[in-house]
Amino acid sequence: MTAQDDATTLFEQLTGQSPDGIWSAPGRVNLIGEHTDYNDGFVLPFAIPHRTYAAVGMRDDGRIRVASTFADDAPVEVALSELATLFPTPTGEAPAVAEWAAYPLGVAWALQLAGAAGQGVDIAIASDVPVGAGLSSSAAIEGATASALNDLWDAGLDRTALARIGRRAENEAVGAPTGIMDQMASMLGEPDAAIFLDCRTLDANLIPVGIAEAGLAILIMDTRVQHAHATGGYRERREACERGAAIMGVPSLRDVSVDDLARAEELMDDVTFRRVRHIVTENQRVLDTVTTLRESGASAIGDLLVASHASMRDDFEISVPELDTAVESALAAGAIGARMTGGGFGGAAIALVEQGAVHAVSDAVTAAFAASGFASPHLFTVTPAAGARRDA
Ligand code: GAF
Repeated sequence: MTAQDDATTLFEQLTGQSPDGIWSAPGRVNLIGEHTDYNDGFVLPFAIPHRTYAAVGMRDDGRIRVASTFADDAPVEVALSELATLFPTPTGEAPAVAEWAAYPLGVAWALQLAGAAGQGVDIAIASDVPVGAGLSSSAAIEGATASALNDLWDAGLDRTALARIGRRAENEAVGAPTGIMDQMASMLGEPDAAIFLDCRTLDANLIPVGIAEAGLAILIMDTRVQHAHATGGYRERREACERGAAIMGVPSLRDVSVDDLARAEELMDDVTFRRVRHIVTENQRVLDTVTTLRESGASAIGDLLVASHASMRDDFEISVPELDTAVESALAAGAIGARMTGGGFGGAAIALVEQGAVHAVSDAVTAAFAASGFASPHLFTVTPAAGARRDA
């Protein structure tokens, strides 16, 4: 059974009827540009083939009910008019509903705030995006739900507006202070392309990555160390960046250049400076990666990926031993480049690998995890895939 079949079956069990439609949205992997999104900076993610499906049907009593195959809890049902009493979730508190349900209900609430309105709905969700792996399972739920309600409620919002709806749900309904990279990647993904996104203007350019043409593959190394963005470390990093920008007297770290770093070091404490240095150098690495992809192809970006990982490990301090082991063992086994991807504190790393070396690199990473006493990693390759869509 595919995740699409699972969503349909769940919908039928829930309602005794067939859904009016099925919508889906993908997870994403970020090639480079980490924690730069909420600093108005640059990112270069792509959508992956793993998707979340929402089977949705209208109901005529003004209520919204959500169910999912990945939560053991019962479906959650409220009146659409009650959503405004549940959200926003106060900073630092858990949502008033089960966390998984806060994503689709939060999307409905954010759409209401954007002026959208319509009939009640039943939503059954199933997904094959690994959860907690740093591959944006949450943005995939938001993208599938937002796409469905946009169509069924005739809201007419474009993909960027739907990405903003998803981020609002994540920030204000779930309480995770994330940027907009994941939602934009999930909405805008295209096969064979990465999305070069300016997070200040939300201008997005598709960059052909040519990974397969260069005889390469992207290997995902999911450490199975679960991470969460609603908790401590992510929020602390964001606060350090805001502190750094305030000390530099600029609206955001996007406005600090590599040439400004010497002055930054004089003005701030060591920890804040290192957080700032990561963001400033990472923005430059994204720009350099785009230039390198255009001029020399994917086989030339390995050093940028490695430098990005070092910066996250040493300056931003968001790596964990499992991520470092994945990166180091992949590189030692011949990967062209490797880095942790996503928010950090667990989740996945990526390696850029010659297609013929995928097995050898995978075996080496698995062996390194075993030697360190870590749980076995989940390893698989991905190619850039399509963004949110209606499937049926
Ligand atoms: C998570 C967040 F959701 C994104 O907005 C981004 O900040 C990322 O971590 C780090 O680059 O995926």
